[in-house]
Amino acid sequence: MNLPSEREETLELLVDAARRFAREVLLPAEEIVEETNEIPAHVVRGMRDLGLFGMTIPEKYGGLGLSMYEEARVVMEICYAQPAFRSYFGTTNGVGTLGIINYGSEEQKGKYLPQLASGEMMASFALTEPDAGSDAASLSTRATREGDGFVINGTKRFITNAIHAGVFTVFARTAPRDAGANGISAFLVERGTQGLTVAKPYRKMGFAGSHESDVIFEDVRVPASAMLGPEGTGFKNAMKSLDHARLHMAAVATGLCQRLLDEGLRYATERKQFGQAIAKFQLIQALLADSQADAYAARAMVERAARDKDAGKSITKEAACCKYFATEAAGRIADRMLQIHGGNGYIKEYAIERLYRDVRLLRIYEGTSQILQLVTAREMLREVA
Ligand code: COS
Repeated sequence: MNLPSEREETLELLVDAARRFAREVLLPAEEIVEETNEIPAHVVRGMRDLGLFGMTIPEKYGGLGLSMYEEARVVMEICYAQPAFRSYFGTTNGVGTLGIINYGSEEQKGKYLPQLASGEMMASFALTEPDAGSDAASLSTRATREGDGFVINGTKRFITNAIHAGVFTVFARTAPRDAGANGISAFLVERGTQGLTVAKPYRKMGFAGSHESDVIFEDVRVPASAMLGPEGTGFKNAMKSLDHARLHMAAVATGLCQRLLDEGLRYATERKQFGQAIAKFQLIQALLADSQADAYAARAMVERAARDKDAGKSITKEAACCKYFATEAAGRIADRMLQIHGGNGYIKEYAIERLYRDVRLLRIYEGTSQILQLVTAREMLREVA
């Protein structure tokens, strides 16, 4: 028998702590978040204490330095609770920070990563624009060289955690439009820089507690040292971060699959009709069994792709497949579990009503299902070309 390594034992302790945090702290706070649209301070403190803000940040900079597999395991536990909790720390250890880890200079890493890892500072990823969503490379925010720095002008849309962020990774054109994706560069822009405005968050269908706003750049001056990575590498930086984030998001969906299943299973065993628990009826069992198969497949895919990433393999196709499958699976399960609840699933007294609205977003953000199908097919065709 193989004995677990010290690292595996530490992971299991962390996964166990994340499971307890989700069930003992996050679940009881769900209703409060729904009512107030804010993540309570005691929850944020708990996230900091668990090190969630710095999960992906190397230990050298104060983070936990988790591998992709380890990160996925922790995220699946946290996302047993509604997904907005994860959003609160998700940009800081995800898209808002991955670019700094992958492309940052030693000076940039030293300046930002320790504060981000501790949760003292939060980060946001500013890629999407009003007219550049799925077609991210068509963005029109511009960074014009002036003196020894750049002047940024443009508007970014749906920027998660913009109202909390201390630093934004901003993608802007530094070359004429005909340079396409290779004319885009990334910049680190700090909150409080003159000309940077964060608008009031959008009102949404679900995901209470997670805030998405427009961020407007009007003649925002940054020094040349704010550029992240070499000029013209911004788009690749964004795509590399998104590969990671899509796998992370598949883990989010996988955690939710389990929660949704448990909500449906509990209801089906408690609710009695025709003189017995509805779980005894085979048509209800079919809904449960199809959902279990979906949840099991999602978990297996995510764990496998995460191991592949840790082994140094390119996971562009795998991350797209995983996010596509796991988020669609969560959508299917949410629909079936709501159906099991009948009329009770449509009223706010039951968690399934809220979770159903929350999971709808997963198929849209960080790459719509259709973009993920496109990425998957493109990679397949590239492999046989
Ligand atoms: N990793 C590294 N580099 C990548 C990459 C990846 N995963 N994907 C693309 N690139 C590189 C390409 O190799 C290409 O570089 P070269 O010109 O040097 O070969 C460059 O980036 C442009 O790539 P491509 O031509 O594929 O860009 P397209 O505009 O055709 O399409 C898609 C890119 C559609 C995949 C991209 O725009 C996308 O992912 N859109 C969705 C955006 C999104 O998820 N938004 C969510 C909100 S952000 S949280």
